[in-house]
Amino acid sequence: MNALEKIPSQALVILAIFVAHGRATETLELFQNKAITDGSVGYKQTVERRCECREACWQDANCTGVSIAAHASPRLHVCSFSGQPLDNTTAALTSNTAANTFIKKKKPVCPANYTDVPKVGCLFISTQSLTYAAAKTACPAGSAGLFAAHTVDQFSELSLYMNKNKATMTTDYWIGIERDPVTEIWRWRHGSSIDTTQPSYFWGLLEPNDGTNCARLAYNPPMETYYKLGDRSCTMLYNFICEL
Ligand SMILES: [Ca+2]
Repeated sequence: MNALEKIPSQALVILAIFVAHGRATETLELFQNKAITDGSVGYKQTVERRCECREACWQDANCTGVSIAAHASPRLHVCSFSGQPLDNTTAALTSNTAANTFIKKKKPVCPANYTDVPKVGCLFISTQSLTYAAAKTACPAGSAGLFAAHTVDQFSELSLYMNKNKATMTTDYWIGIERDPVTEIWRWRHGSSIDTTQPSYFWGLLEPNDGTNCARLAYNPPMETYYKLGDRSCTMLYNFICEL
């Protein structure tokens, strides 16, 4: 008996689905309250479980996207599959509060030395410690600069990724945020500001509390603080994170 024969068939199905969703080069992106326009729908199928729509599209190499909507009969759902290019989703999707759409997209391939951080993008995570000023100029050629969050979600996703990889990220990281020495407002590299009200999605407990103009993602096991912002002297030597 080989190893596979010992595994119940049900377990194999689950394993197969897991492997399929772990495909390295593609992903299904959700568009809530959107439907694929009628002209782009190839065929429809009625199913009992909504996940069957998504799974069928995932398994069919020709499927580019699927809308899922309620059927007139209770407990049934309608999958509307498309085989047309849906990259320009503004033209291919229409507002529909009764439907959700999944579009199959190629995952971005990150350049060498960059890490694909889910829902954040390609990031360069340094293994070298520098002052904040030096870190700002040390991002690889082609980088936009030190990582700057555009949303709370993006910041949280980076923090989550680092927490998952805590065993190999036992240090602090400069990112692209600094305090204006005159106004004392904290701004991301791209110009948006964040406040310092606690509790905060961005700042660690009691931070900022050093009165300095630089902040890093802090790795601080004694305080049980992992990868939230803490202000610190700009001359400290920390690793750093750059974005494309
Ligand atoms: Ca501090």
